[in-house]
Amino acid sequence: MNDLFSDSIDICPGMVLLPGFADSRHLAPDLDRVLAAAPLRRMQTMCGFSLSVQTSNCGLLGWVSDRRGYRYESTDPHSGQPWPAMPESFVTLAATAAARAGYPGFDPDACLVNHYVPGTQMGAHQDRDEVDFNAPIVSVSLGIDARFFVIGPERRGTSIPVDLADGDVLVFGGPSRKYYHGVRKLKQAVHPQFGAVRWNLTFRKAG
Ligand code: MD3
Ligand code: FE
Repeated sequence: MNDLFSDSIDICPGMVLLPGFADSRHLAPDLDRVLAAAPLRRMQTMCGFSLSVQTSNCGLLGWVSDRRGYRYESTDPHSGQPWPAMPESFVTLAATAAARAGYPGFDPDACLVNHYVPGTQMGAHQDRDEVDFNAPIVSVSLGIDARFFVIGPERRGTSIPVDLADGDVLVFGGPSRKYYHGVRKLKQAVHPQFGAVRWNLTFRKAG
């Protein structure tokens, strides 16, 4: 927890924002170690398009996407090796954030690393490749700001905007776990530590 941490904000049922809960300077060396073992790559959709966001994973399971579809795998398809272990600093952060948001006992087995540069975005989607929908999802934002949006159980409808800054943690449990959500196109910006980059760490109970 860093010095800026103030309190928790309820955004919608089950969805809690913990502004400044994460300390990016504490997490950055561990993120570097994960990416040295499992470098960023662009996942392919089933139609053969590349996603603009680059990704990697750590933990027992990693999210992969290719012509065969979306799923979790225990090995990195690039190396054939298991994904790098989830650093202790990541596990502790995810579990304490979940507990602070009202979800004690969160034990993630997957951490998806998303890498955004200005101009990239993530269209509205649901996260439904996981086995256990009772567990929350914990999302940690590092680097430049992004505007996240959440819609609801249907793809269509009005969205609620949430601006996410370095160190912000969002916890999605209860009904919000199945809500459609995405990230608006990132504006040009520079973060003192990470440069013109936004990182998002998404912790899940996938298997
Ligand atoms: C709401 N990532 O990786 S994190 C994703 O900033 C993803 O990289 C975005 O959506 C990012 O799937 C948003 C926030 C997030 C993650 C999972 C959710 C929001 C969610 C699952 C259910 C509802
Ligand atoms: Fe998502």
